[in-house]
Amino acid sequence: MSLHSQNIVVFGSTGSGKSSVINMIRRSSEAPVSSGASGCTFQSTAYSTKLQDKEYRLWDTAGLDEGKQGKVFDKKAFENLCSLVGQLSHNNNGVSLLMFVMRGPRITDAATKNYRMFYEGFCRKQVPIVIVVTGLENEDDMDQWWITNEGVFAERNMFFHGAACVTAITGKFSTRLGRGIHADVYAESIPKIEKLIQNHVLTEGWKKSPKNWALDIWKWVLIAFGALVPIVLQVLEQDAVKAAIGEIFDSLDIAQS
Ligand SMILES: Nc1nc2c(ncn2[C@@H]2O[C@H](COP(=O)(O)OP(=O)(O)OP(=O)(O)O)[C@@H](O)[C@H]2O)c(=O)[nH]1
Ligand SMILES: [Mg+2]
Repeated sequence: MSLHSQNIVVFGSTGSGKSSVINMIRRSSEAPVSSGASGCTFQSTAYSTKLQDKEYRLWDTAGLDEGKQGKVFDKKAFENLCSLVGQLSHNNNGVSLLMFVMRGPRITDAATKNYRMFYEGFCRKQVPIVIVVTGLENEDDMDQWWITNEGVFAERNMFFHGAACVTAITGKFSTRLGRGIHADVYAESIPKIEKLIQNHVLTEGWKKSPKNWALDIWKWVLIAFGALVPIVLQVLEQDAVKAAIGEIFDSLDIAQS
């Protein structure tokens, strides 16, 4: 993988279609796609791709949802994401684009929290952010979905530099058609996502710099996952968690900031 690749961080709630979108950009099935209710991607994994001679690394990340019990913030996934931003800032080209993947047609609270954590918390609005809405195979006109719904995102203070309305599955194979039932809208969707990347990616990636970045991030956990404040504060008081925060600092190599 080239050190000159631009880094695109693909994020969104569990099961929104992140790995499927990465596979469609790469015309591959390498990124594991989940079929059950539980999340499939936990560690951040890089997949390289080339668009018009430019090399990109697509980072498949874990969704920052509330835990399986519904109330426990997924600390491990959060730590992995902190490490990723640290790693991209110190040994890499920084972050060039945030790609937010959301499953249409309903906007969930988990989607809003993920947006807030990544765009405002991790990257301080310094990295362009685009949205890919999956699951629109039953719409008469996929692009109309964004025209109708952009305002609903704005009401939630969610703004994007660009949007693509897509179908990220080819669907059940039809013997009559000789292809998957959604293969046509799937094929239409690929260039929309490629265009989003080409139009919005930063040549010079953003790198985290403030010394207190990791501590600041905890503030964003509290803001984004506000309902969990008492639980998070209680957890923060525990010695084991203090030690874990120390580990995050170490893994981020704060001394170099
Ligand atoms: N109907 C429909 N299903 C989709 C679409 N995109 C993805 N899926 C399905 O949604 C499920 C989850 O897709 P993934 O690509 O694994 O989602 P993910 O965001 O990577 O999930 P995690 O890694 O578990 O967070 C799979 O069963 C996909 O086949 C879409 O556009 N339409
Ligand atoms: Mg995945």
